[in-house]
Amino acid sequence: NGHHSRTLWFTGLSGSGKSSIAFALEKYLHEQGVRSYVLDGDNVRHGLNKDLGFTAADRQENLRRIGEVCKLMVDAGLLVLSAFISPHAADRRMVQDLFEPEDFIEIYVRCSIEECERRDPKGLYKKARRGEIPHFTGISAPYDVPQSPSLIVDTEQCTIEEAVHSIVQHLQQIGAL
Ligand code: GGZ
Repeated sequence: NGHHSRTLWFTGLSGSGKSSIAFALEKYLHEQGVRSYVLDGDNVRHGLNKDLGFTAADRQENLRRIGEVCKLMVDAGLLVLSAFISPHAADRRMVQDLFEPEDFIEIYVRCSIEECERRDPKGLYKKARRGEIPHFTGISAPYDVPQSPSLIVDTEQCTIEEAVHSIVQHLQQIGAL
């Protein structure tokens, strides 16, 4: 399975569905015998990057370290599923530049801010609206919409399962699966 190793980079707003899609895809890949691993805020921001917050500089450093970890995991032969907001186009480019072109696949998990705010699974948008969370992406901090992602999955139009299916199809089309 060594030839499966690359990074799938999910970007999108908080609540857009990045982690849900990444974990559902990991489950599918596991069933297919493809070794993958999900990196997201829950396993990176509480450990490796617990010294970092959400200023533009801290997000850049967060994503720089994550990019380096992705690279190590790809070198180790894994298909890495990386799910971070990664709101700044320049930071996504910085990570992309660590990889050979074919080893980095950007997936834009599209969902409107209105729908993310309706979902608000952790109550963070509500807090951000009350001014309790500074630099909250989509409310008081920017999100640069990806201009040329490898793939767009729209979670207002499709279910998690459908998103996984379209990613699998895309990976098959480009010979990555
Ligand atoms: C955005 C924040 C913030 C602020 C805490 N802005 O939906 P979640 O809760 O579980 O995932 C979000 C996570 C974002 O961390 P990332 O490492 O993905 O961000 S970045 O790529 O920009 O570095 C959210 C929570 O942390 N969270 N404060 N101010 N999201």
